[in-house]
Amino acid sequence: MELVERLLRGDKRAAAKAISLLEDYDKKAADVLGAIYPHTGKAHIIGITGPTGTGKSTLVFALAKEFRKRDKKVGIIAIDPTSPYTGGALLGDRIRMGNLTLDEGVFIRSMGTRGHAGGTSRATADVIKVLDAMGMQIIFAETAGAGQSEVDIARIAHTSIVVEMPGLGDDIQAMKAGILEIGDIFVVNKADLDGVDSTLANLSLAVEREKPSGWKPKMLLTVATEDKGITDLADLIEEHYDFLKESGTLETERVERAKEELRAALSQHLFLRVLERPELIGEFNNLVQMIAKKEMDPHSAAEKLLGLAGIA
Ligand SMILES: Nc1nc2c(ncn2[C@@H]2O[C@H](COP(=O)(O)OP(=O)(O)OP(=O)(O)O)[C@@H](O)[C@H]2O)c(=O)[nH]1
Ligand SMILES: [Mg+2]
Repeated sequence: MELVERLLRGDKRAAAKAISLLEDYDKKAADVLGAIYPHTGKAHIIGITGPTGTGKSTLVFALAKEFRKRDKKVGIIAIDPTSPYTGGALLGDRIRMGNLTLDEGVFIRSMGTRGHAGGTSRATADVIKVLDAMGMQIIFAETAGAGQSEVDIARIAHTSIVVEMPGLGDDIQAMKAGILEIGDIFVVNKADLDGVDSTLANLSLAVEREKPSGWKPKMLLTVATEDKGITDLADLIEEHYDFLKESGTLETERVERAKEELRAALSQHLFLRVLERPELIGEFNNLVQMIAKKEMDPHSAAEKLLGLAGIA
């Protein structure tokens, strides 16, 4: 496939085209994913999460410039951004992106995941595979807000960075249960503003707890707009990746991810097998009604559909 060949050589247009196929549920998308699969798994994937406006995009662009200096190719994905990087990008983001878009070693993409059949994690994982296969060595995935997508990204990412800023005390409390558990690195950005100490104090609980891998989460101050703390943060990102490699966690997680990928693919294929039969779509809708009326439970209904599809 010519598209895949160009993609594997790092052609940005081919990558953009492949991502469009994925987003349009084009039949060719599965072939592209299949063809690039053996060429994935080389990139260091970094999830960037945290409340809106803490400076995640500014940080990502600053980090991208730093990793370019370290001769790494950098991919950037914004997931469900309030303002997409491309197309309708806010003037501010465009200024922050600067010359990065012209750099051959940088690929930036915004993606919406609402309405994606397999949900955020699948859509994001597929786009990340494209960036990985095209040779991006460091891939940043930014998600805004505090919801399910953060947790999904953390499962895909090797390194999870949670970005906070001074003056968000209550938000941090509210987020503790979810996001604070996933962070490998906690960044207090906008350290030029007042209230840094109380933010650090709020986060201190999160960094006391060792991760199951044995990694102790780290905390760092940055001023992304002035490139302060960026080299330290880049060092920490590399340190975490080295830790994952040396402790064997990277390999264990690779197998864990493969298992999840197969599980997801299996349920999707079973689903499609059922829905590709027109007569079963009617049955599917009947069963939905029955489940809603508590006349049948979802598991029995699933068994029934699999039986009708000749699978069970
Ligand atoms: N004072 C100060 N302002 C900053 C700093 N970093 C970013 N900002 C500003 O904060 C605003 C938000 O920055 P973004 O990078 O867009 O924040 P974000 O977290 O990506 O925002 P969303 O994607 O909307 O969640 C911008 O006006 C930035 O210029 C910083 O270190 N100090
Ligand atoms: Mg942003």
